[in-house]
Amino acid sequence: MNILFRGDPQDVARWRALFQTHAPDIRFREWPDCGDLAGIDAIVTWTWEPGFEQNFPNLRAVFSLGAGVNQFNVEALPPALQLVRIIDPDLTAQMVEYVTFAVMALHRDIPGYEALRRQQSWQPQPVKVAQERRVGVMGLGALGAAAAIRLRDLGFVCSGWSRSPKTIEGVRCHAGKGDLDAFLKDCEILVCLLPLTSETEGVLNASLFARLPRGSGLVNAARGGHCVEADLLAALDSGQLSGAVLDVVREEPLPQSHPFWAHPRIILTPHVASATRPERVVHGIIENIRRLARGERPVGVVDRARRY
Ligand code: NDP
Ligand code: OXD
Repeated sequence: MNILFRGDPQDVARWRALFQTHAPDIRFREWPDCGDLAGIDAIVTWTWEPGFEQNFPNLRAVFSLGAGVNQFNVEALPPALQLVRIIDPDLTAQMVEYVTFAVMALHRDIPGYEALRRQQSWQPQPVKVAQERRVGVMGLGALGAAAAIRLRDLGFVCSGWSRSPKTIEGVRCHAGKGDLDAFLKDCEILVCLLPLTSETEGVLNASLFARLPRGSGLVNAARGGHCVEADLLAALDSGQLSGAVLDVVREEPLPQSHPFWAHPRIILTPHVASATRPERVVHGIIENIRRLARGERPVGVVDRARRY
């Protein structure tokens, strides 16, 4: 197999060394000095500009360096080309940790205490324990289901929402648009782990916030495009939402003038909830390349109709 790696120039040497160590049989080529383009079977990349695939007449698969694939123009890719995303225990473990931190921060109203601290004000508020807190996870896929299970195990009253029906012991599962209201009314803390598609773009908007219990918290660890940022600010300022933990925003890095930087009720992190760590994910990517070589289906092939 000939694979082309196209990524951050700072990372190329690291990936090259990993492939040389763990898969010396796979020929690792680097963009742009990659030789005969017709010889490339697969590309490993975070993203590319539309039409890039047309340079490679025998290309069979694209391995995304992320779990999400909205950075590709999925609709425009040739139907026979397999787009494969990362599903990896390391990514899942990191996301579960992040969601735990974020839910705990909102559960114990850390944004509220931080605002009070800035005013040097010592004001204890009534405490709730996890068993008294209802948390809902939007998206029950590789990351969302694992997060919901951890939240359940921590004692939260946990529910989830997905496109198709799911069964997760101890998690009340809702599915489809028709069940969204029933899901939202029970979310004192809402966690978004949906993929970004035309159906989920802007889903975190004023209408959705209005259907949450007053004073709910929001965690967005999925994509900035899920959130209508002006609606989030309005919901925080009106008290409909009491706080938000955001790992993702529409424009990354966040512009210096953006109101999220200084908002007292927002905890912000720079898209670090779950990072693709080459040393950890390389094994799954190599195994997927081997599957492709054997004529088997790689793990994590994106369903082109659903776009995730
Ligand atoms: P999956 O594809 O495994 O899961 C997606 C879930 O969302 C599924 O349960 C799916 O339902 C549900 N879903 C999709 N569309 C809809 C819809 N229209 N209505 C209701 N439910 C829907 O994705 P992952 O769990 O692996 O990842 C989720 C996202 O997390 C990624 O797409 C990425 O954007 C983001 N991410 C963020 C990172 C960060 O560092 N901030 C790191 C990694 C990922 P069903 O099960 O029925 O198909
Ligand atoms: C991903 C991400 O999708 O890092 O993997 O956001």
